[in-house]
Amino acid sequence: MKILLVRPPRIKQAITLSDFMFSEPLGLEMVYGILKSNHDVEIFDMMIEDMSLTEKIKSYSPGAVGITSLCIDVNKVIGLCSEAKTVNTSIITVVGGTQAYLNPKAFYHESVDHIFEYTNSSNLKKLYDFLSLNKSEIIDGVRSKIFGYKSSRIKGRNEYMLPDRSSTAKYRGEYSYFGYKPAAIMEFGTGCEKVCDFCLRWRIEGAKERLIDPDLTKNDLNNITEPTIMFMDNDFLANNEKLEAFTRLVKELDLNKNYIMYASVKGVIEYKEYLKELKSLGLKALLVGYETFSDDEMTDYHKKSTTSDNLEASRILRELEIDVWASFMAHPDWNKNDFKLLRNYIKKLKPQITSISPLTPFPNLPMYEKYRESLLYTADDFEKWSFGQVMIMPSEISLRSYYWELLKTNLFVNLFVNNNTEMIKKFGLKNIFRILAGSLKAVKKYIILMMEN
Ligand code: B12
Repeated sequence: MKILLVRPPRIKQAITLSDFMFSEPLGLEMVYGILKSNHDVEIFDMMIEDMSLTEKIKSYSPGAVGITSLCIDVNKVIGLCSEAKTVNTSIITVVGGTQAYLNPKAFYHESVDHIFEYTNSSNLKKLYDFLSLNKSEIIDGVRSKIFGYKSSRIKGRNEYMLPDRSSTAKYRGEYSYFGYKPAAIMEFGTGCEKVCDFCLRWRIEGAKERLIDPDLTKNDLNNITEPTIMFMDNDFLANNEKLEAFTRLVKELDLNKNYIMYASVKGVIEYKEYLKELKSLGLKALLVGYETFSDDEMTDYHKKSTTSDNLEASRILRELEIDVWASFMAHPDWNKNDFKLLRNYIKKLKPQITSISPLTPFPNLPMYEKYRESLLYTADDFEKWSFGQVMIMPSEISLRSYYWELLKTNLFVNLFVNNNTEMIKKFGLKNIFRILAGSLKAVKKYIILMMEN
């Protein structure tokens, strides 16, 4: 069977970080890796392509179209399924991805034939082989329209499979992480035991840290040709075993690459010695969630670190000359003075890059119930759940003032805290212009939102 795997285009009206962080569609590369032996498969990345899905279907003539999804993509994905059916009513439409896992019901629609609530090599092979043979049966992890989207009731999680990176060969020069372009993305260990209250990631991967099969990892590392690898692990500095395994493997394979990783503040403090070694092996930057200047909020978020731990971690990383790409969350109870306290706190932490997003109580989190009454949008206003837009009505200042404070703080960090000369030296003017253009887009969207409220 001919299968077209699609990543939907960016949602223009949503505030996204895609101009700074733009990685390959890893999930689709995994699906491709499994299906290629029995089918003719192609990936169509609409975040890059100019061609419409209709044109692509007319030239490739697939029997099935499989689309990946994130929270903000729901309407777009349903629209693409309808478009595929309009071109040819016999095309089978399949939806998978993070949003299909977190909220499969969002895709119950006449144009969607199958939804992969979770994906593994077995249910993938089964569904597509059945489609080729015109057979149907309820498959674990798959909700099919002909069975009223009923599930087999067997629970599961997405399996980390070997991605076929050659499937995105023609797009790979475009994938980047901040100033690092081209960059690949992979995972070394899944799950997170920190279970912070605002975070979706342990909900997706589970609250237990687990290393991915070392043979798969080795194989994958050998296939990556990009000079930079972004590790999407929730906390790369989770434990000794993981750090030992990684440093051993990098030496064994004699890799000579740049690494970017997510790390917890606790991990930075506890594994300072390993950080020295990681730095010597190629670690360039850590994405660290400092979150807030307030210890009460840290406790409220069930964060396992304090605001003084943040300061200690920042000292360690400065000493080791490892860049910090810090993230913060604006609490709905902040007033003007709180935003000022945040700006002063960021000045002390001196991260190389800073992002501030409004606290987003995603529907699958306990926080959703806590803030339900003060939500500005409903759970199915999908395009709003971008983690960039204010979702909870501010309690202390007007929404317009809140957006103004967010804008002011973002401009302040970009212009006065981030060391732009150092960044130009590191990444070159072209990359800095790309990042600045992305920031301006976000600023423009904040100005529009401010005027609207
Ligand atoms: C890499 C990444 C990105 C990449 C690209 C991801 C992509 N899929 O295209 C980039 C940088 C572009 C990105 C952007 C955004 N992201 Co992001 N991202 C991630 C990250 C770090 C890893 C995702 C990943 O690759 N996972 C590994 C792959 C293998 O998993 P997977 O895609 O689910 O695939 C599996 C199955 O779902 C299945 N599958 C996937 N697709 C399909 C399709 C078919 C047909 C089938 C059968 C199966 C299938 O196959 C895989 C088997 O294991 C996650 C955090 C995390 N750990 O999950 C956040 C995350 C997914 N992102 C998130 C968000 C919010 C965003 C943004 C909205 C942020 C923003 N404001 O800019 C944007 C939206 C982009 C847009 N549409 O414009 C949220 C998602 C929340 C949600 N409910 O969907 C997450 C969970 C982070 C968070 N805040 O908690 N992101």
